[in-house]
Amino acid sequence: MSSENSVPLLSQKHSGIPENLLEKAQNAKALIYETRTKSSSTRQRLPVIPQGIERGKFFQALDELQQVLGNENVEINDKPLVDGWYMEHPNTHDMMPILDDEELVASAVVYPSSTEDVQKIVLWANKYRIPIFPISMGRNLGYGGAAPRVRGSVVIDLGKRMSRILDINPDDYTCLVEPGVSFYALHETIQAKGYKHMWIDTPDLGGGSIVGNTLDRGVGYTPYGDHWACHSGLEVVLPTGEVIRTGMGALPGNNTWQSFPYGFGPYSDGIFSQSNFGIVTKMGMTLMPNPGGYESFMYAFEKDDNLAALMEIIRPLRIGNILENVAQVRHAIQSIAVKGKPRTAYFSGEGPMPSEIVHEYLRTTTIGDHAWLYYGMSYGPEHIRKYKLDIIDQEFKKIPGARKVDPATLPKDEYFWSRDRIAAGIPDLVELLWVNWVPNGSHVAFSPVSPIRGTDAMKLFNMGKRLHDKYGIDFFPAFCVGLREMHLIVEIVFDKNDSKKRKAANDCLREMIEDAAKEGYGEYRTHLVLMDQVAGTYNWNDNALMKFNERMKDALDPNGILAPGKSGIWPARYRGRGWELTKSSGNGSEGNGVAPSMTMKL
Ligand code: EUG
Repeated sequence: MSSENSVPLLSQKHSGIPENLLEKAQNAKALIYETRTKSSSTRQRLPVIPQGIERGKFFQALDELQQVLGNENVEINDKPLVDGWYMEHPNTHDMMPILDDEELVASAVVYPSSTEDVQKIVLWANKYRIPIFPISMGRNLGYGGAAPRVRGSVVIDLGKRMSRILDINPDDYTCLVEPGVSFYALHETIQAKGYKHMWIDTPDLGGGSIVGNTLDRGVGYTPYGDHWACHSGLEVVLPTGEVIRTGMGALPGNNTWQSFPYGFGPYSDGIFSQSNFGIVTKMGMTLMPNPGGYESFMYAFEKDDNLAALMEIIRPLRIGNILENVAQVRHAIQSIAVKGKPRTAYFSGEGPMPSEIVHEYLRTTTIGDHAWLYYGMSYGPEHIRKYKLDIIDQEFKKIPGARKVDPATLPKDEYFWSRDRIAAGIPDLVELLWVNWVPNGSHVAFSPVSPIRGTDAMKLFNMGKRLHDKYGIDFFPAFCVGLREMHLIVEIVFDKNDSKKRKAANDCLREMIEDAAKEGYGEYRTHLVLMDQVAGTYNWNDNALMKFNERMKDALDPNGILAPGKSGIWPARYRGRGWELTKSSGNGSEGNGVAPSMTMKL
């Protein structure tokens, strides 16, 4: 798996790399393995049996499932846990664990080939009361990857055999995809068909599933950057085995499933996003028209607290669509880390890298010294772009010391050009480089939502900085600016082979979540290990929202088999038995058993 240089190609594997990114992938892989000291486990393991079923019965149930799906489509997880890397990631556990490696692990992985197969798996899980955990491709890195929340769950790897692009409509600018279609795959296919008039929207790394990323409400960097807002139509297998199509998909013979998201009656799609209420097997997505030209631009700002004035300038320009895309505002140390070298190349001390060293190094770079970089893109033909870029220039330069960096001065391997491709919907792999900041580099994100306002941005920045200093962690904040809010993304990069560093990351995250909530900030998305705590902050009116979610969970999934604990939603059989992971719970991910099965027969 980790053999030097080999990286699976998209032509060989649904999760592979496109040919034109192969060299980049090989280099990225080499860098990761150069700094890896964690030995690949060779520990023979017994499969973890989920609570609530007796061992013999569990293997009998797996035998039965093998009869249904074929032996090769049911894999028992009794092998050593191999972490691999981004392009060769495991589907059995979290390759970037914050807790012990053996906490969030699957007992088995199954590979359906169709919606009907998914139904069969769901009925099987109900029959034996076995927890199942669907993944699209398992690349939700920073948020748990492929791992299930409940130890010993059977992971349903949807993507491996359900990776078809079912439709691309070049007239309506829409597509319909299965869970195993990556951003790379959709982009390649659109290019191969010669559809130059259509763009996709991609996150920083293009290897993820379009369905998975969208359901977790991920972001991209074109004007279509809010993926959930841009989807249209779902096909969903419910936890009791029925299949529904949402929106216009409910009307047989319709031809508007991908162009009108709402259909008639209650809009159900929302309950299948970040939830454990159903398994999405198809999703429609809208595509962006090629704007007929584009131009990336970048501004550098000198001081940390220039952030306050910058946000006040950004807000009206963003709402007014002069700033057209989800931009990133990135902090100094990231400009260094994204070059892919370990932090020891710049600083060999313990604790956070001192700011003087950061700035001393930045002064020697092509871009020059800065506290913040704004990466944005302007779309359309040149005269349209000029109108917008002139306004932006005039506004941004109101900040003392602000300067526009001329792209013509930047070499072609400068990170700027990766942002340029991504903001034009061309998937890339460069963002991976900063995991090499520390050996066995792993990351986990703190992702609060904030108004686009100077006071809020500074409050979150100062809070994050204070807590990173407290726990001795380098601070990597980046703001992704949406239309009326922004997500602050703070990536904690840690050595997963060092239990003290894992603990520091965990403690820092929990304290940031708590402090942010006191000030009225909540996370838009989070890691499996933090879901109970984050869900607990959305507690207005005596936890009314969680009570509502629990009622839906119990109604839709009476046996509590589908992704128990996802987003902090525990089925009745698990509640009150200590399954929650919180600041005071300790770091065991399991509770004390599950209630005997409900009476529900399907
Ligand atoms: C990013 C990362 C995220 C996210 C949004 C944006 C970009 C990082 C890991 O999570 O949720 C540079």
